[in-house]
Amino acid sequence: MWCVIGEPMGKRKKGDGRPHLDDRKSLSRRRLLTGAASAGAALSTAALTHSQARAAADPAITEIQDWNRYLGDGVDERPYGLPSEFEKHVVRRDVSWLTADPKSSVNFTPLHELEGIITPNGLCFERHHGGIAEIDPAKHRLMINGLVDTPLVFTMEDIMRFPRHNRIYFLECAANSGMEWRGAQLNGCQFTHGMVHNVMYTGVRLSDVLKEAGLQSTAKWLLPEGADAAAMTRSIPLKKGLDDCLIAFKMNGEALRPEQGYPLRLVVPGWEGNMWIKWLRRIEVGDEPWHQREETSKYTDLLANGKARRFTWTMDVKSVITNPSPQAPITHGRGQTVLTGLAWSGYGKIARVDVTIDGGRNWQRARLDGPSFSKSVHRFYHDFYWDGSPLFLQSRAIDDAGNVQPTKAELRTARGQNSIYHNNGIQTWHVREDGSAENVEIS
Ligand SMILES: Nc1nc2c(c(=O)[nH]1)N[C@H]1C(S)=C(S)[C@@H](COP(=O)(O)O)O[C@H]1N2
Ligand SMILES: [Mo]
Repeated sequence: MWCVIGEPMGKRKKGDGRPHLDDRKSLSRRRLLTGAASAGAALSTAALTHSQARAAADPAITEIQDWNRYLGDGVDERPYGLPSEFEKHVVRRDVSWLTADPKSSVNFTPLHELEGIITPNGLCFERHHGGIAEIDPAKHRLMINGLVDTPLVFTMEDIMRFPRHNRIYFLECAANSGMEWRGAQLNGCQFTHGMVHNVMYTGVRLSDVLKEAGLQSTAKWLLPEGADAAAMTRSIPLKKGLDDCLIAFKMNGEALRPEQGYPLRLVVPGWEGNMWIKWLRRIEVGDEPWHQREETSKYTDLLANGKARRFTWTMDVKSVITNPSPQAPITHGRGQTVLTGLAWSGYGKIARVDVTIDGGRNWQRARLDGPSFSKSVHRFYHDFYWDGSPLFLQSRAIDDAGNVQPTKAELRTARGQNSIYHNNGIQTWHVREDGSAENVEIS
């Protein structure tokens, strides 16, 4: 921060060697002339804009605050830490009209309040069909049966003795953005895109556990089953199970949360969330899928011609701008502005994200920042000077397999209007002159 106490920036004389308010004009003019802002120019503009906001005498600096005056809580007060009370608004939210009952429903990750690539455990969206199972791990078992040489039952302790692996993956519900198929619906990326989370799992390889039981030569499919009241099951091709699936017991270093399947969940990297069975208690090995026994209609994409896309397991390349967005308007007025968002693909890493602030007339390459892992979310930024005029913000992700995120019009041409699942279309936020933002579609 350039601001010096008792010497607000605006009053400083020009030519004292430090950035001056008047420099802002020449900076932005220079930027216009060269057509591109260097990182340095963008940074100085940011500092100047911030200082301008603090030019008036500020009681936050001149007055002693309570937290500076009194002793705080001791180390015996917070055995399990919680966020600051000033962050109370940062919570998962549900949409009451979406489902008949909250026990078979979904809530959404507050993407617009988060940074980096890791979702904090308490903010990971929840999707369950029979409420949260509260399982005593001492009484939890994992059974492997079906086309195996030796059916086995594992305790938690047994599972912990397999070699462990740490991997960061996104989980996205196939229904994420599903309400947006027919047009802009929900006002906030939490609701349009919040059925995704990204954590580091610690677990053991599913292949190691299956090998212990011994796979028979006819084995082709897996039927993992949950111990919740819904006893949810999904058919998964054995090939995927042997490729990169994990049986996880930790997320972000600590035990899975009950909401996320404590004490065991299946991790199916890059594939739709419904296959990631929580409260995992049994895996049956078979030679054909059990789809007939499942509610396949729920996970089928109905096309305009009445036909359906089925078994669309991999989650397509997708991105969303999280800030600015309807729940995160621009409140600082015109000036240097941080645009950020998330991109992910079930096919691999994100190679590139393009961003437009004028509804697609000009696209610029966003800056990817933070660690980049296959089948994990990636964080992107586009730092720009907002002149106060209305904006139409969009992001377009491209993965390292060459898949390009489609526009919503392209998606509808390919798949019609009847789908719910696998909507990876480009999202538009309209930012008004007052900085507020809304969910819109432009053609
Ligand atoms: N046992 C069980 N596993 C389940 C479900 C469930 O209802 N029961 N829901 C599935 C669906 S549809 C999704 S999208 C993910 C959601 O995982 P999350 O609650 O960790 O976000 O879990 C999947 N695994
Ligand atoms: Mo889901």
